[in-house]
Amino acid sequence: MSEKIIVTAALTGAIHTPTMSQSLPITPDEIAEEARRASEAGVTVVHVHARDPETGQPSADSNLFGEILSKIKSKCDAVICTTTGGGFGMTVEQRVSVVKAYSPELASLNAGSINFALHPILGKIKEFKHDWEPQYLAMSEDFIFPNTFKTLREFSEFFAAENTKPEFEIYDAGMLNNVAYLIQQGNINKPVYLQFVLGILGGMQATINNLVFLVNSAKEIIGDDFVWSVCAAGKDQFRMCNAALLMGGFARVGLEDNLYLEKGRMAESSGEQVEKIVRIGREHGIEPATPVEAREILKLKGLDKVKY
Ligand code: KMH
Ligand code: ZN
Repeated sequence: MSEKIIVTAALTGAIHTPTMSQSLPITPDEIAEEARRASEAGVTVVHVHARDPETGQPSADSNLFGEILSKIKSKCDAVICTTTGGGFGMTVEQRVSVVKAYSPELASLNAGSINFALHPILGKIKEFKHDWEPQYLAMSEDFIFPNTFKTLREFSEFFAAENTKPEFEIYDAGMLNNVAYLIQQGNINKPVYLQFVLGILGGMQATINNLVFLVNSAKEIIGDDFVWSVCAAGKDQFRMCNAALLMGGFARVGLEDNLYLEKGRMAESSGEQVEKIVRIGREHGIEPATPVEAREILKLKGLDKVKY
């Protein structure tokens, strides 16, 4: 059981749309303020996406990312993990552009293609604030999240060129083979960092059996030189983070993945969710790692090496 865990808060993402929660941060200022609140609560890493400030639509706009990154950097010392997953329908070039432009210490690298469906949410919402929301959710029924071996090779080359650490997003067991292949091809420094993403419609269910299987499978396929975290969607978020704490893993919370603090109570911020998982960890004698400690654990290049 690790005494120190990396606690990640995924602040806004590209899954939830503005109508689903008024607490979802949209503008660079709102996202930066959420990072500060999460940092106050003890967060180690903030995972960030960009959104159109007017409509809340997921955006790959480089200037928006620049604003978000510099505002967060000015407000708190959390490590920033930028997405290269982006939003549905973005090209791979758009998605990886943030790594090339800003050379973050850490960025997500989605380790394989999956069906990534959000359309069942449609039936639960009567009226949307913006026209794009129902269209975005409906298109996901026929959407394959593309991460081909060419994409994986190119992304790992771009990451290596910037000395950006990949946080491999693992939605399914087969993606562990993909990571092992990338390690074999070079470009991936140890420790490998795995984020097990569970409970997405199109990926593996968020069960403890699946998490144990994935960790054991990673040990067989990648060896011992990896660290891992769990990111579970919706109602499974805290149950799976609890399991991770007891298994020596790290935990990811945040409104990107779950809009609730507990059953029937929506979260007002990702910071609230950070407070909750930090409180639970402390019950087990586990403390959140500081950003400085996270840089040692993940062997990150340091904030002085980023371009924002
Ligand atoms: N939204 C999560 C399910 C990424 O941004 O690259 C996975 C994620 C991937 O955060
Ligand atoms: Zn994300």
